[in-house]
Amino acid sequence: MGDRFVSRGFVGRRPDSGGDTASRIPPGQYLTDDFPVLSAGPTPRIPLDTWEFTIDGLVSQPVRWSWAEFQALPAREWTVDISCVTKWTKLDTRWRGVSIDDLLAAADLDPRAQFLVAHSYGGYTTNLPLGEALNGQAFVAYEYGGAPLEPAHGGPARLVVPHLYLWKSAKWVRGLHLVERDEPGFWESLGYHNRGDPWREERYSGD
Ligand SMILES: Nc1nc2c(c(=O)[nH]1)N[C@H]1C(S)=C(S)[C@@H](COP(=O)(O)O)O[C@H]1N2
Ligand SMILES: [Mo]
Repeated sequence: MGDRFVSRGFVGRRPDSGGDTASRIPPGQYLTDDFPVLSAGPTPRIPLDTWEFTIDGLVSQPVRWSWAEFQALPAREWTVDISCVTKWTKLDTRWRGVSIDDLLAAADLDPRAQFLVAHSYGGYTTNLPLGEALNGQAFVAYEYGGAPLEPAHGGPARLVVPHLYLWKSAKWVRGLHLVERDEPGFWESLGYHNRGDPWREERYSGD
């Protein structure tokens, strides 16, 4: 059943992509062209003149950027596939933003720092080992599809961690807190998997 859905989506909707579309869809997921909105609470509205992004915790000095300063950081584009634990996968999403590597390079990290907790306007949190966030694997995006990121999808800026289920991609992100020991974030402490690799179907704790 799942395979037929995938083939139909591939043949019907993505005639220009290569023959490998089905192989890009993690197990248990279906392909969608929509971009559903999933938020645990209301969408916070953050005026750009008060927006800020901070790196704190195990750093010698906290680093803080205003919106204008953040826009001046080295930016690049990513075209990535994203998967939500509610089972949709969207291919070739295009984002612009700053890599976590470039953000952390601005901070003097304590060598004990091993994990980060991303925290958001509105209170959402999610955790990642540094090893899952570096080498271009994760970024803070402020454009989606060539336009400013919409508030519903996390604008002004959101974390994007495309290789993990989308709950790791904190919307309205306002900073990264560096820690020595892993700390579960919002969904991780409510029973979602601590890591969340879609290719291993790490959906819920115990998977
Ligand atoms: N701040 C914040 N970030 C969040 C969430 C949230 O509720 N609040 N939901 C997460 C979950 S569970 C998912 S699936 C994705 C959904 O992103 P989207 O609404 O852009 O599709 O955002 C993630 N980031
Ligand atoms: Mo989700």
